[in-house]
Amino acid sequence: MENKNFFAVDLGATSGRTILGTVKDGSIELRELTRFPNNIIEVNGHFYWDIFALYNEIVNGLKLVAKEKIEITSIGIDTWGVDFVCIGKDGEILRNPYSYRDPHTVGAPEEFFKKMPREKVYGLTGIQIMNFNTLFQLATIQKNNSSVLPVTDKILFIPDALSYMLTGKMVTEYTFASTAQMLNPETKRFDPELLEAIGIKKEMFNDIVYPGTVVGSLSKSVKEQTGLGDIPVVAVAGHDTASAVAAVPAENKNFAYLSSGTWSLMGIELDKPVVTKESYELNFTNEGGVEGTIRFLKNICGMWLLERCRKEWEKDYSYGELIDAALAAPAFKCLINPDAPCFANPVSMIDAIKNYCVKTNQAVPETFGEITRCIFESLALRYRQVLESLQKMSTYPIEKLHVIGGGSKNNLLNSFTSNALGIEVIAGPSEATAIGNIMLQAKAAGLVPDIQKMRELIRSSVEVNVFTPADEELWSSAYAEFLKVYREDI
Ligand code: LFR
Repeated sequence: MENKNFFAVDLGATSGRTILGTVKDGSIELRELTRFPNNIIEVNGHFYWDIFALYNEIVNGLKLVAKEKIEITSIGIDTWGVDFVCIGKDGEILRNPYSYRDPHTVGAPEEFFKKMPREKVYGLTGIQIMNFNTLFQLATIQKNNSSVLPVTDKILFIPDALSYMLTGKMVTEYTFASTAQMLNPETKRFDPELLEAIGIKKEMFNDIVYPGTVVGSLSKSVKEQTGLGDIPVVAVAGHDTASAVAAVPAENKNFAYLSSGTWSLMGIELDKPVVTKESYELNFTNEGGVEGTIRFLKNICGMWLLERCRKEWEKDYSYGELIDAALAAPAFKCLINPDAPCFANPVSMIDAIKNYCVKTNQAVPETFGEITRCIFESLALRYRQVLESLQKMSTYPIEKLHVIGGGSKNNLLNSFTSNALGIEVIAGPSEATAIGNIMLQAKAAGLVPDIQKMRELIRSSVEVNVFTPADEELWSSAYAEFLKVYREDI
């Protein structure tokens, strides 16, 4: 196999990175080139991303590559889901995009269901109802008489917008588009009835392309800024979770995955969408994966809870310090439903957690160790609840859980998860998203033929940690407690 370098851009909701991936001798090596914060900027009650700053960070990463005279084969971008940029007739970016954490869509689904029933929206898309889905964002800005929409010529999802800023070429990448709640999961096309219901013309989106498609080459401007030549930008699995799932180092299909970062995405990989009464009632999603796979999963609020607390604590505790303090704190002092709406974007996460405990008549966590333990234990128990639903709907036995992404480095949470679930947890790679991004570029460059071979190559390149369940009775009684205090309305 030839040796090739690939440049991956991986943007999460709190930070972003540019990474150099080298595929050589049947294995993959990564090197982080740059890391930068991705801040949500609040202006007059709206929450925005700074798309120009993100673009600039990509350019900075590319400048480093040029400075070090590294030859890269291509560039691929993946980001968090659902958000988008509006482009005017002249190709201008019309304003910085709203963040999915903007509260303007609170209550938006219910408003939309007056036009089209909830069951129908789910039936048409197979996507879990979440107020921030692109469908509801567009419905909301339309209802609020946005000054931007009437002059919008094209809508570009975040990775597509960044590819456009680098190349001047526009596409709509499939895995990301599937998170919008606007695609039919069978035909993989925008649903005309939904588009009509929100007053959006289908021409506002570009033709759907699948991961591995070349978007275009670096523009003259980017070439001048960086000193690089005609490097192609490849549409990878633009949705970060799709890239991560592509990199699960699984040997066979009897597994569930948990992509653990700001969000915890727990699910299984299927060949066909499952859109049933049960999946509707349990609000599971059918997002598009690579090579025609379906990511049948559920969003669980993940490290967001802890990340937000960390910003409030007087000291910037490291993960090591947090884990040690959690271990020293009493077990099962109090439990929360991580997905309760009060945790979506509170002014203070610490107060939100304490209030949840007050409202559910539990002891209130006081120290940072107690709060951290409460978050980890509650997440593990929520994972059990979601896994039970998956087990009911899965067409195959789920024998193990692959935890991937940054959160897979948290050994305390991994062992809690294995204990709560009663199955083996295989943790790693923590860099799954970047690896998935790079492997899709490697596939486009002809280095690997398909997802099986990709996963084989990943398995032989990364170290994983295995956790086996213990204290099962203790965790079962904690689960019974969790179900008692579990509330969806706080
Ligand atoms: C994870 C993720 C989830 C998506 C959420 C919001 O980073 O992409 O898959 O539901 O962010 O976009």
